[in-house]
Amino acid sequence: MQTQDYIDLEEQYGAHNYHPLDVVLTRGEGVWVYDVESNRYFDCLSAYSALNQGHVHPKILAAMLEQAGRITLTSRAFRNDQLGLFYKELCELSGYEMALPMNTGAEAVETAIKVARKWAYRVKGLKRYKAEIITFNGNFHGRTVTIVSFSNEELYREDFGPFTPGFTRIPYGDPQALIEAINVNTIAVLIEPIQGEAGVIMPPAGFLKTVRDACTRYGVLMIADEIQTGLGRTGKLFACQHEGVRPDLVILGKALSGGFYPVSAVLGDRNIMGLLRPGEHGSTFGGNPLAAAVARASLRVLVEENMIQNAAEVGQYFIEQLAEIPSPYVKEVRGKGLLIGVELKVGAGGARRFCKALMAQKILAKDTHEHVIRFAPPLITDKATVDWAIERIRPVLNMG
Ligand code: IF1
Repeated sequence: MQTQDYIDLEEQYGAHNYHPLDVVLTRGEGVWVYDVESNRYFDCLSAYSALNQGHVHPKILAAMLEQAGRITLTSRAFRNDQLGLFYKELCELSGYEMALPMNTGAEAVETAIKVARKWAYRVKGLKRYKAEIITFNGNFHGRTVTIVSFSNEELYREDFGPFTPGFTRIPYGDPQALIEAINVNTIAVLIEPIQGEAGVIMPPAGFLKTVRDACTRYGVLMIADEIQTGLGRTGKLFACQHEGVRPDLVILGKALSGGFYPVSAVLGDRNIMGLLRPGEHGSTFGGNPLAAAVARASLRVLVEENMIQNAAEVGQYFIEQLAEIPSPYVKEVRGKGLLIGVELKVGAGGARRFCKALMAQKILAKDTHEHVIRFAPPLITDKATVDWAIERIRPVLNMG
């Protein structure tokens, strides 16, 4: 079978809820992926930051194989010998007292919403079902009906109502709007420290700190969705740490498994996370021993192999090198660590044609929101690979 045959199969039998670039990948190793015609590409998407540790990291693979040969699923009806160690290591690394494991990012976001609501009714003393959560324009937190209820991207929600009440939305990065939005029913602010899907949008300096201070002052929970920004992506373990901010709840997913398996989690302290009682929340696969073993190895290599520091250094270098490329099309290069957006001018013809041209140059990157090319390679990327990429990005940013 060749490239077109695989594409035809997907088109015929699969729901068309994606519009992928026409490359059919069959193997990955580190920062590189290979298609079915043996072309090699530099992966500058990392599965939307799920592959911070690179493709098929040998130590995560070993942990997965070892665990898969022993026991994969117990359900939470019974205990397993991996989950406790996963909790301990995740809590010690993150500095939170408790964790709750789920599978996908969206499930962890839903979990955080449930925990926050429970806290509001049981601790804050709010009258039942009055709870309101503040979210931001341009947010992306997943695809469930509740989560798309507070999206302002019509494509993600227009045909999918009725929607879940209890959310408001304000401009991202606007401290005045935040203060005005907080009222007696406000229980939480749900924020991405950098908006990935919206096009690598960074709030103005100090905004996360403003959110933290406002939440503290008004007795509101700060919930950070670090699913995309967390686990080293921006050059710190959590992007909120760039401003010295500690949210009340942190949501993780994606790279928590190094791309091997869906693993997500909510982190928080005992006064909030400790409120859940048996039966109130759960998941068949959440916290299973295979997930826990894979996540433990994913966290271990992230730290032991210095990937977070590397993301800071190589990310800064990548941003500098991109910014130095003269181009009639580029409006702005921005980002933190290895979460980088190149915003094109409106007349550039859209980011997708640039991503196609990058693919021809053996670089896989993804357009987001029409005018932004996202570069987010694995955190193990070295400067030599950035140099290699820059030589190929340069002609693309100057094409006719
Ligand atoms: C898709 C985007 C990225 C996320 C944040 C929660 C989730 C995500 C901050 C949900 C997921 C994904 C999912 C994927 C594409 C992707 C994406 F372009 F859509 F926005 F990364 F930028 N919070 N992001 O970024 O996690 O339930 O998917 O595990 O939906 O097509 P999930």
